[in-house]
Amino acid sequence: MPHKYNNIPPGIKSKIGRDLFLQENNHPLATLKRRIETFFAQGYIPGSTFFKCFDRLPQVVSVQQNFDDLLTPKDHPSRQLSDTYYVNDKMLLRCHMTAHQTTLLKEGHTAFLMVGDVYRRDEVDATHYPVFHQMDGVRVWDRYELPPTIQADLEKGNRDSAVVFVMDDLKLHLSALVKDLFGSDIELRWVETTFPFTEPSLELEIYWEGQWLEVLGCGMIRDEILKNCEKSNTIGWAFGIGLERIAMVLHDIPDIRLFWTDDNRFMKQFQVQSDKPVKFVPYSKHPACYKDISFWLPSEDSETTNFHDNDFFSLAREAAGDLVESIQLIDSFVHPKTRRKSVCYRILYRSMDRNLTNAEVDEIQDRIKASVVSSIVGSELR
Ligand code: FA5
Ligand code: MG
Repeated sequence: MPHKYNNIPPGIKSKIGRDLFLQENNHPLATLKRRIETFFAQGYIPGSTFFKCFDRLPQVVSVQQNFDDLLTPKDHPSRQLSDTYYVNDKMLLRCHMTAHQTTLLKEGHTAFLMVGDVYRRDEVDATHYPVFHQMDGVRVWDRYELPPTIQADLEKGNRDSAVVFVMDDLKLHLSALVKDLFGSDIELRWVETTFPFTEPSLELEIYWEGQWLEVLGCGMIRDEILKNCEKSNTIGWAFGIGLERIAMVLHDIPDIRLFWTDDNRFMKQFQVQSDKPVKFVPYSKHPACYKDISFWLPSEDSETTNFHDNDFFSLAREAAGDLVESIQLIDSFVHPKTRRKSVCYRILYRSMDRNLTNAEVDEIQDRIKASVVSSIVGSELR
């Protein structure tokens, strides 16, 4: 019997262990992982330390590791079943690589990278996929390793100079990394943001083809986290980079599904040796076709009213696999008399590799309809 918290469908389970980032066939995610690892291993920053890379950490972690240890508030939306894949009420598929941070800090590591696949229930479009990859990094210092003036300030209870020291070191590493990846001409900017686990927190954006694109989040690790790891005398930084986002920009990869394709016309383009990143040339774009589906949600007083768009996205992905390119909510309204809500989604179908026949798409659409009826208890097709 599946646990009532278990919301991991077979299509997601089947991605565990694919390890795209560990492939030895020049997969762009594996190449990018290696480049970042090399950057942090070779001391590109004068005087910088060696970062140990962890790339075989288990995908299933505890709620404690993924959220509680990182001070994520109990009512944070990312904790909900609509956003995260749960194994049961205590274990889940990590939704970020930061989930391993406190475990590795407790083991005594002081400079390390963590890379792997992360899982999120999310939108369906060319830049979102329920499985993607992140590289996190952490650097901490014992107080006695810091310059004497900063040690003295900390003695006096003044953290300001320590914050400047940590944030400068963080920005130095990350801007050098981004320049190493994209070339020294790349324009970048720092944007203030918030994360539960860092303070201050920043996002790094790069200017790419006319717009600012967020590539990573980072900040100074909150004292409380370090204290809980028995490291009260320690300060440090952490960051998390989305690998797909960077690889798509570096190689002009137009759709995130391509990272998962078996079509050799994708992989063979990455087999050349070159100093510059390969520019992917899309093999003919196959025609798209869209179909709408609308249904009534369960009535207000039923148990399953807390329906979330992600519930539909997830079941459509399961039924259609990678043949669905994007899904949009195009209409929703509440019936004035019955107070029941109706939703209409537009599903765009397109294969990365071939033409789809109308009959094939109709069959998938029927499967999605059947899945709505069977899994959203109390719903009704219109
Ligand atoms: C995090 O996941 C934080 N754990 C990052 C972090 C680590 C902050 C340590 C501070 C300290 P966020 O959800 O913004 O943050 O994701 C980080 C990066 O992953 C983003 O900048 C983006 O590059 C990438 N990313 C996020 N969501 C997606 C998605 N759905 N598809 C592809 N890439 C994504
Ligand atoms: Mg973000």
